[in-house]
Amino acid sequence: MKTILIGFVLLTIAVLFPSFADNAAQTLPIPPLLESEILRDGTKLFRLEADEGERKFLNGKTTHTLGYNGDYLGPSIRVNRGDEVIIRVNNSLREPTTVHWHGADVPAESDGGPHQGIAPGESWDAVFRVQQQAATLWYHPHFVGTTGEQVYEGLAGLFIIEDENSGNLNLPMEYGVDDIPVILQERRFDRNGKFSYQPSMPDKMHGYFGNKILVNGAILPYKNVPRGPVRLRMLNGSNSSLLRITFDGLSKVYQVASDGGFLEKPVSLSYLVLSPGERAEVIADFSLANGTSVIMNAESNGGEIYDALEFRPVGVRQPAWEPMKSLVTVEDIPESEASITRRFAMQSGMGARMTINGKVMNMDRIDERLRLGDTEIWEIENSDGMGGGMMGGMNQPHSFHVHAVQFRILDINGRAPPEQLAGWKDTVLLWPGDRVRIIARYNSYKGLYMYHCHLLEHEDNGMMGQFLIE
Ligand SMILES: [Cu+2]
Repeated sequence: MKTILIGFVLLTIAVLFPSFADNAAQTLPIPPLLESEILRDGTKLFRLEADEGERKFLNGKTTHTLGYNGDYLGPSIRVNRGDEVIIRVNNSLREPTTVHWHGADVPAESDGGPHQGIAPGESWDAVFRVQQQAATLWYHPHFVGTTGEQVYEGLAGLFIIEDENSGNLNLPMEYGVDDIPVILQERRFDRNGKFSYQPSMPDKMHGYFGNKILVNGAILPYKNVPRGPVRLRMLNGSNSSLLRITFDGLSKVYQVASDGGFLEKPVSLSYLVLSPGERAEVIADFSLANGTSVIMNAESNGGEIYDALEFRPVGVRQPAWEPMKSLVTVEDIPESEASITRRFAMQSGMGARMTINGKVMNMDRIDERLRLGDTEIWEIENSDGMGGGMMGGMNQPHSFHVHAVQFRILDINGRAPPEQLAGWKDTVLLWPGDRVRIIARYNSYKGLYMYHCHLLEHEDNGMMGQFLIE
């Protein structure tokens, strides 16, 4: 009776004060780990189904969504280095889609790029051997022209690789307890709680900014955490928003991994900047938290500053976390090994015509031809600096992503990258006018892969090219 009464009172408050209901904290949703079926030869078979759904994010209002194996986002796929995997994707949408394994070293026909479209009602198998080091990767659609909309509506998930080293580092690794996925997505909700995707011309040029930030699909959720070191696997899954992340109540966190794996050693940071598609694994040491909670704040370059996620440390205070001296050896690729330097200029044009080297994406055109086994330097320029781009293209950041490889950043505007960008990367932020040189070995598979801006409105409007490894 008492419970019913309290429930009634809360419901009344929620109805009378919708903002209260909005703020009534929910716990952080943790995407489930996807179970696999072990085939006779030891191959792990995972199943994903892309389907439509609906969800109440805001004020109890229902909005249309997309999800893998659920209404919004997808399960986390966790594999070990050396695993042979098949990921069977069933498309239950009413439109074609693909699933791309962002950051993964996989054969071109399993990459899930625009050429691997899955028709409605059809299924597709990605087949590959996990041959790269421990890392937090992710998966999302990559169909030409509709990537932005499909990701926006909810199609994304984490792809986590573990290896011998990651298992022995004494880092927190209890999934959902002290090893926590944190998928950040800025979204634009209307008064009716809907977040339909209808980019205007300025949205196409600058990105689809929002007015709320979702963390694993929830608005300002909270998470009880041990009063000690906690590992956060952070992904900026926003369409186009750059996020600057701080921790109110912690003066620093330690970044331990970038896109493609561990950094050489933990890097102490007071804030992080993640452009769309980038990941960072950080250790937040809640033994250092003084108050009852730590708020993760996220500032979008769209102008909003959000309280994104509340951590509530519980239990016995553990001793302060001692960062280890070494996480992994990150082997340098000498510049002298490179056979060629290619140049890529990213530029916005009239009518949201988004270009690389003056060209918009064409599925029938191969932009660059590489030889299998070659090491290459790519010099990327954001030509939308002051006086660079046309119209609103000026002062436009971009985020350059290369399929098939993990690269190292040689320099940014002639200077060595900061420590947190000195490890393996697959996506790099370019502020207006920036010039970044990256180096990579294209030594895994022959085939056709993509490079593109990971601001999805830019990608969908042409800022993408194709390279063929022969
Ligand atoms: Cu861009």
